[in-house]
Amino acid sequence: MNRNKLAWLLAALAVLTLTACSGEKEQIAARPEPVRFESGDECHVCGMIIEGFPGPKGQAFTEKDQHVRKFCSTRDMFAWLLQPENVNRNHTLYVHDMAQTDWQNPNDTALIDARDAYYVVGSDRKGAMGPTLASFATEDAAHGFMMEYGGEVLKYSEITMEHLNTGAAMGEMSEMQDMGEAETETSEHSM
Ligand code: ZN
Ligand code: CU1
Repeated sequence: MNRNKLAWLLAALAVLTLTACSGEKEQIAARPEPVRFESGDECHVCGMIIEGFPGPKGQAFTEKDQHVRKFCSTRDMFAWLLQPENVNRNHTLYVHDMAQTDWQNPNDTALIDARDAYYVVGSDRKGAMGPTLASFATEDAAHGFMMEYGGEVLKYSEITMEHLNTGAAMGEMSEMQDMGEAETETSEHSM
């Protein structure tokens, strides 16, 4: 009799655990499509109006509420994404494929999955915040850009905070960068 009761309890527990698991799964919604950058959109990191600046931009739809955040540059998108509270989240991310569009005025039909993209870090070309990450759909295109403008080709998963600060101290907008990076900058101002 006692044995039976125990078996019952275990079975009930198993059912409970299963229910809890499937409940969590239901929260994963369909993947949102990229949206256009509208005039007046502000960068989630630095707050500046995104329109009119050169170089690839970023968009993130947060995993939890699918709320869209827009970024003036791939640089600022990674600055946000690499924060501890975001880095392991399954946010949906888009960046411009610079092989398909004009550097000075990227077109929103050229947005691609940021996790599948290749990035040129440390090139001569500047984005909205100065040094940026040039994003491409193919490794070939990224390599071609690197041959022309310098830098290094990296996959999405290889990008770290250090890559974002490559040459950033020289950027024309270093005052704005200081605002967004107060926590990550350590040695720049020490003398
Ligand atoms: Zn920004
Ligand atoms: Cu900015």
